[in-house]
Amino acid sequence: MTKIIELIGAPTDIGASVRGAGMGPDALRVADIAGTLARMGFEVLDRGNLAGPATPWAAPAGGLRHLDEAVAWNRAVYDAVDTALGAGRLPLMMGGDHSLAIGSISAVAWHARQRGQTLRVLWLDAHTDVNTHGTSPSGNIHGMPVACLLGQGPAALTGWSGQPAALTPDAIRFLGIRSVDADEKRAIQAQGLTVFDMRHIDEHGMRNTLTEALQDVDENTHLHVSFDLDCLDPADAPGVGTGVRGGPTYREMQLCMEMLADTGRLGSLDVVELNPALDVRNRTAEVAVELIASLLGQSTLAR
Ligand SMILES: [Mn+2]
Repeated sequence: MTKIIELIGAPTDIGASVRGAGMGPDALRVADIAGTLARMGFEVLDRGNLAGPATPWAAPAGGLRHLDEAVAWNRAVYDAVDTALGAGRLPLMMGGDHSLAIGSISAVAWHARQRGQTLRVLWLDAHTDVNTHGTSPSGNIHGMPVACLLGQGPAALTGWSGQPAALTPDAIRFLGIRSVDADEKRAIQAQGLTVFDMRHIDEHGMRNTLTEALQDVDENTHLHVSFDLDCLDPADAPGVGTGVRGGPTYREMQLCMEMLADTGRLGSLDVVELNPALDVRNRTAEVAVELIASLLGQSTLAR
């Protein structure tokens, strides 16, 4: 695994439904993300925060809210993640809302293809984020990143990886899902997306679910984790804009992260949708930092 971790702050709520996710990067810094990872033996480079347009908080146009601004933010994220990967570092993109995964994963997909690696994305989320500008009830782009990465978004947000689609449907696994719009259900079935929803986790347990989700990860896989903090149960992570009860517990998510770490294939990470305006004494940021540490290999005992 890469030993240098590059922290990339993307302080914006450009694609979100409520304000506040733009404060996410600094809340993670206050929770000592850099010191925590440094104490684990990583070299940590904090690049500070990217710059981009303010959120106009305007109505949607053509089914999309803040498209031009979302393009600008994603372009900045793409460039930063591209630079980090090109330098052989592990980019840790600190959102910001989940629309920023368009830029992040597009850059990852380009690099994986150049290296001849198989890209596998683990999408940890309460939602599948597979709406399009044709189906989204709100026009908020944080509900559309997966569709854009599958090549089904607006022209301005697709094709960034050098191909029409950054991801093929079999390159992504969803985990923790419990809120899916009717049109999203149709899209999931039409494209054959693999969704480990909460019922699957309830019936099979987190351990078996992760084993299934990771069964074809091999030494040639680039594993990207896109961690929306609303994946967690809101009892453990209240600081999110679109919380849905009934998510994985803190312990279940710890096991998930440790099993992802065990693959040794983690190459890049998004941590998004942290909303300090809705948090309680920065608890969600602290939980996020603990889970990120586990994902990067921290465990209670040497194993
Ligand atoms: Mn999401």
